[in-house]
Amino acid sequence: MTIDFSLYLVTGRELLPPGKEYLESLEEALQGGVTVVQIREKRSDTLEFLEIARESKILCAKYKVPLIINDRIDIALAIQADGVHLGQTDMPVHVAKTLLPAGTVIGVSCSDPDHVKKAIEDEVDYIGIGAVWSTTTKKLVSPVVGVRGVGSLLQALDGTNIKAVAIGGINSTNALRTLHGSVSISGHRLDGIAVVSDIVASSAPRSAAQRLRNIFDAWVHHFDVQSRVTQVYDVGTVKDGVVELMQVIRDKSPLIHQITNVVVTNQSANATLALGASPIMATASEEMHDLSRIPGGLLINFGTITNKGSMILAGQYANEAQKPVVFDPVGVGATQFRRTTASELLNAWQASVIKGNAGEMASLANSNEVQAKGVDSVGSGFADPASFIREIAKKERCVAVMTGPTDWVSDGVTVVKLENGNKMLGDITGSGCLVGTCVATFCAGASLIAAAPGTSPGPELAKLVRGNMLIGAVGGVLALTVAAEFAAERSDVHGSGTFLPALIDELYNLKPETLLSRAKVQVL
Ligand code: 3NM
Ligand code: MG
Repeated sequence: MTIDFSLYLVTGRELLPPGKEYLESLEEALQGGVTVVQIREKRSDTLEFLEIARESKILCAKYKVPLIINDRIDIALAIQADGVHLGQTDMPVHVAKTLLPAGTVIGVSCSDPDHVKKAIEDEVDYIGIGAVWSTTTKKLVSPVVGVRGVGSLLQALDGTNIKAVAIGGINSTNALRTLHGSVSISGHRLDGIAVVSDIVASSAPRSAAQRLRNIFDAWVHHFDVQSRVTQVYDVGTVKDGVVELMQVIRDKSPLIHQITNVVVTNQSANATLALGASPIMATASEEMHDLSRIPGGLLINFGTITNKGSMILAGQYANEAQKPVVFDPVGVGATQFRRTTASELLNAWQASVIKGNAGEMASLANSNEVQAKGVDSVGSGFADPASFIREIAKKERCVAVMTGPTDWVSDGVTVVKLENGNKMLGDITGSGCLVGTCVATFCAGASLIAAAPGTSPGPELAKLVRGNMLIGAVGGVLALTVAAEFAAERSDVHGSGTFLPALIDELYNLKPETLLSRAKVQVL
């Protein structure tokens, strides 16, 4: 049989809220749009499991929803379940197949590439990838896979008919992030999301299920239909877009919330003001939620990592509010701590733009082609930067920006090559951080002119960010690099000390015409 895996409920009677009966909860969940149910009874005797399975089967049949039994082949046989779900230490698939009637759906839990390889050899029907987030519902025996880890496991299923769901800690707050971030480079997406506590522990399981189902359906529609219509750019549309954003920023003065490092906080705030936007350099976790409600953008620069908790919260709230999240992983290759933190942050939220120099981007991509020293990259960069930047954008599911003598921007399809700037940018501290600030500011502008949520139907709600982040990223890079050219040419600039204030001046005075007169843009 074919199963719709969109919303896969795994039961957990021990999580029922006080006063909620199991069957009542299950029926409400079915009414809310659960598409498949797995009965998971870890603590009951055989007789009790059998009774629960029988009663559940009657209910599921009423809603024409297939029923899967966790672990116990005998129970599945006894009630003629539609399928079984097997963990890595349960009955081996090839043995289960000899016992079960042909056509019984078989699913396996997978948390690493070897599990997936074995599941493919065993010709299972589906896999449950987990835990994607940490969870207290099940005692985990392997490390959390993380949203970014799901994609490579999914990619191994390319060319097979095996379906896949993610499980572990999924709820209505992180479901969209989970779905978006788990798509593989090859474009393989999840077939569904599996949850226990978000539905079972709810006193309103019908609405809990409905929320998840709506998110899944809207996202799939967006992914399968909308995102296939790829936008085609040329130099004219890119430049026009940037000019429009310059004006929007000055007219609407979006709030640019920046959690950044102590070295550059002041100059970043001044650059934001110079562009016409409004900076706030807030770092206390208690204020992250309030700030996410104000239109604008978020910059997370981890040049000094002292506010990791706030960085996680701010990004998650920004995703919920569909606001741009620009991530500047300063010096990520320099220490193990930075690498671990970058991975933790990128799993916690979906970056809209990741911006780094060649060394930083190489480190994020686990490439040894470019080495990093401290926060600077050394050497000449990638042999094929255009392909590299396109791949990392695809892998991270966002726009990627790689700065250097030539700057590269990609959304995973289009690559924009930018060749403005001046070598004096290398003589002051934090010029890369200023690019991050300018990108966050332009992306905030882009989100302000995008359709507001609620004004357009479903698919708009299936996005983690509103607005054209490619144009935002290009705009931010161009503003800073063109301003740097004008600053370096000034007769009152005598060295790096006078260059920095001149750079802020030139950002302040930058006009669409002057930007266009200098902008060296190529669309590849
Ligand atoms: N299997 P919740 S995690 C049943 O990683 C189960 O294979 C997992 O519960 C795996 O949605 C999990 O409440 C529990 O986090 C999921
Ligand atoms: Mg098991």
